[in-house]
Amino acid sequence: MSYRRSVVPAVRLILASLLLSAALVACGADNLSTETSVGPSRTIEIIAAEYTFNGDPGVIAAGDTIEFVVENIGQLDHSLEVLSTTGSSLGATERIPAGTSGSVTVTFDDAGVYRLICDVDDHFSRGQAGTITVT
Ligand SMILES: [Cu+2]
Repeated sequence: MSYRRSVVPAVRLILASLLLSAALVACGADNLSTETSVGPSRTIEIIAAEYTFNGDPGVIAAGDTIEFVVENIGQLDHSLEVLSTTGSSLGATERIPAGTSGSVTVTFDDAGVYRLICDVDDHFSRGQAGTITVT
């Protein structure tokens, strides 16, 4: 009876530490692959002002990872946020002060129409938005 009581907690402890090790290995492998294999395949320059985005995205294929470099030539702060085909955020620049630049890197997994918006104040409702079609 006393033998059985002492063995069971020990087995549980070993199982718990094995699970923890597996979790740590999984995290490590994930971080490694993110750092080594993902990088922007291309840079697209976007000019932001009141209340517009200008730039030529060219052809983007599903699976492409794009770095958007946004130059703010306006008088107000701006930003650039990329929305998926279903409207969820895929990434955004920091708020970009007038006269400076910011960047955001996004992977376009699926073909479809993605939106670019400025999420500063009411800029989106003032029409600061655009679309990108991924083929
Ligand atoms: Cu703006």
